Amino acid sequence: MEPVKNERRTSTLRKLIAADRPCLIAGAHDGLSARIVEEAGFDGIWASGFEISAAHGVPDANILTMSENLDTARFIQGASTIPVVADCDTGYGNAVNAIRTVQDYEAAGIAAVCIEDNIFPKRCSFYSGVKRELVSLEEHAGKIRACKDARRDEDFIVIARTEALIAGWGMAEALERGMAYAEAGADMILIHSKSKTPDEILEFCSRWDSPVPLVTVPTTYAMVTATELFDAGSRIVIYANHGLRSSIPAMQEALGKIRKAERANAADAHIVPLTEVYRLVGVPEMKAEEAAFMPKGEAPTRGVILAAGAHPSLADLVAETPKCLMEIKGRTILDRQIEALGQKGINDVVVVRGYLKDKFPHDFVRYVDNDDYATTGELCSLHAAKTELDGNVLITYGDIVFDHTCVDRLQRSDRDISLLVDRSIRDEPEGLRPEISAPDLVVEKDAPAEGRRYIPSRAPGTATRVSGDITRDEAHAEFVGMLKLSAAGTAKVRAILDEMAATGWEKTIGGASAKTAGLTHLLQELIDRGEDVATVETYKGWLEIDSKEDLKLALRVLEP
Ligand code: SPV
Ligand code: MG
Repeated sequence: MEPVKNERRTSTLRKLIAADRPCLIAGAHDGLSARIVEEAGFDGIWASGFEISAAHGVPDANILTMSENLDTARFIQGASTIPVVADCDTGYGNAVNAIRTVQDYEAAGIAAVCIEDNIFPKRCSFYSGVKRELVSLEEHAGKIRACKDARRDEDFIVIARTEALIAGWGMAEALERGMAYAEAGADMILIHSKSKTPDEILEFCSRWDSPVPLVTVPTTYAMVTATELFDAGSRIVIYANHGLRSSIPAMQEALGKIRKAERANAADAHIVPLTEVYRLVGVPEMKAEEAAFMPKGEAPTRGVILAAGAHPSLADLVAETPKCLMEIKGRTILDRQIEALGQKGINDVVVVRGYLKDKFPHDFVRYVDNDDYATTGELCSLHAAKTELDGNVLITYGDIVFDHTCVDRLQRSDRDISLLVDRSIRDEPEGLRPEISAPDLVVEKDAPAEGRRYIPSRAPGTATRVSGDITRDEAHAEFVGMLKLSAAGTAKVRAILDEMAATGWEKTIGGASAKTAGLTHLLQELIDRGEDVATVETYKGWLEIDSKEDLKLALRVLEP
């Protein structure tokens, strides 16, 4: 049954128990487990005393106070939209205590409370070897009358529970108590059993001679189906503690593995990515709220890291790893990039994967895939991330290490398309780095100042050419492999990518085939189309890891 928007959950529960199928309810012990119960498709949530106690590391024996249980029920209620049935044990005392319990739970929006005829403090129905006593039938009937009297909403449900079968007091006593509680006004009767088979419960149901509907909890007689119980007369079936019990082996397994390996990723196969936690707890909704209700401030910048390609020049060193996951002094290039971006407030980072994509760790960043990485270039990778190309975007190659000042310089540019360029190449004698056959170089509209003393300019220049074919003599700077786009700049880049995709990547762009074109071709295309492409300068402050020499240099200059 689909919940009706804005319907009180008490009314929803009333409808559910009047339906021609069992109302299926599962236990939860906090907001997260409540979300998971709801997502699993249950009709309602059982705020289980057993689960809540266990989640607090204490026995289910009224160790927790009413207010502690109520606080938890509020989290369960807040995290869900389906009716919550609260296990209120004995009502936390006598009839007078139970009145306050009903008032407080009803005020919290809870749809039903369940009050059992154990003495206070209760003992979990399944603990063996503990003294088991029930209050008198009269006392519990009085408590149920008190609960009914205390409720305000006519649809609020009071479930009276008898533990007569659990305590071994027999079927006749169970039936007599059930009847007495029904006569006292209980909306439903929960008949509990710890029998290993459903026989006892089915017998109770068959002898139950009252229009007041029944509730069952098939924990020990777990083989019975909800339909069988429904057909016998149980309108609510509660799976009381299975969520909690399933989480225990999962945690034991994952933590055991990490402890043994002393390495967090030893548990990767057993855990969800952080993003799944974000989803379950409503981070996307929180972001939407921030956007809707908080001062706008500066629009955030998203990072896009192009890391799809294979890397023949380092093949023997990184055969089993995508290049950006290569560790240099204990940290991967990707880690270093994410850190530098984060230091300048770029926390929303998307990595375009391709080659060995399954090797990427699954936390901290989001991924999109270019599965055609072997036959396509950076433009196709960028197009794979097209839904991420929205607003301010900083794009970087996946094989460069940079510090946050590089990010900062780009962030300060107020031009729509800005690339980071390094002037130091002008001071580097030709041939000093013969391993770099064709660095991507940049020619600018105005030649930069010459001279031995130098302070990088804050005012961006304007690029007229960006290419691997520019000679050292012509070049004014080297393209670092990072560029920043304003929202307008991003839209221009997207338009070109969409155009290339629409023509099947058959076109030529910036002098190269669109299919294999790289960032430099895109930049040249933008220039050729008359767009303003700004150069933001740095003087060193970054490394490219493209050869063994680069790696040696990185090992020398990078800090762990
Ligand atoms: C609970 O979940 O706390 C219950 C059901 O009361 S049972 O544990 O089966 O008694
Ligand atoms: Mg309980």
